[in-house]
Amino acid sequence: MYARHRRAAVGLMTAISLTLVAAVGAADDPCLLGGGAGRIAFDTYLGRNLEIYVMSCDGEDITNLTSSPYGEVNPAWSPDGSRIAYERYRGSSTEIYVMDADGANPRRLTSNYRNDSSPDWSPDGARIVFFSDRDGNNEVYAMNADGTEPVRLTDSPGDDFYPVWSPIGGRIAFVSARDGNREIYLIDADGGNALNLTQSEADDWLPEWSPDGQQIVFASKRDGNSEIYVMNADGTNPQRLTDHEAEDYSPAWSSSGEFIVFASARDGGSTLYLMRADGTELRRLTDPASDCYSPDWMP
Ligand SMILES: [Ca+2]
Ligand SMILES: [Ca+2]
Ligand SMILES: [Ca+2]
Ligand SMILES: [Ca+2]
Repeated sequence: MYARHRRAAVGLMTAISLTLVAAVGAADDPCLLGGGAGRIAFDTYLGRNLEIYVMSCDGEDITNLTSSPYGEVNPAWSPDGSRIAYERYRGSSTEIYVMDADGANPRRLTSNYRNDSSPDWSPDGARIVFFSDRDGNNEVYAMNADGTEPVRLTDSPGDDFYPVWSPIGGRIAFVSARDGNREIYLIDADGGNALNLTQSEADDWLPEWSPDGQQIVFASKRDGNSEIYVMNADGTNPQRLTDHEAEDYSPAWSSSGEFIVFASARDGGSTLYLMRADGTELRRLTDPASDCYSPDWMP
């Protein structure tokens, strides 16, 4: 949905041949340093429709977890790495699902003919935050990890979407267009104390927390086209990490905090890249012939 999949890919569905461009020395191997067994979940058009895959963070060992006639997108690892929450297209709307980390046992958590999108987990794995237009326009909701007890956390006339739960608890970051353009906000887990972290005239969105909860990485068009930025969790000290005329978006941290994986249109489609958390040592992970989106690093 939205920009994560705006380049609905067509074109050659090549065989799975994702390649690592930069040579990586053993001491520098992100699979050794990045944590979470170096596994990255993402979604891609390698087959007839969008499916969720996992790969090693060197771009190898690619496995399809969903193999369904539906489109599945926006994977989010549970904090203990045992499950993946995601979103499935059902006709013209979407639902939130959870499956085991090997793709087994998919369970549907929402059931309505509106969109339920972009799930993320509370740090104890008990709750899932997501956004939905079930009450009119997009709002942020949370529910138990089995789908029960959904609660609406926002109530604004603008879009409120892409929520992500702080790994140290308490606060939820999300994107809101309530003030005209997209900004990143924080709210408490009960929806209170909304705080705008960005005050740029351009769109700021797609936030993800650092594993220690001290920083937020996000995408912004404040310098002309979409780039990846990092800021402190209180909104101070924003730093740009990418500098490329193409769109860069959907950043996510490695579980060790050392790396950031993101998607970029710099090869024409949507390709996943890896860089250090300071923006250095950029390397391409996936084949530009296969559009890939929404990376999430296993905890
Ligand atoms: Ca739905
Ligand atoms: Ca709203
Ligand atoms: Ca803005
Ligand atoms: Ca860019």
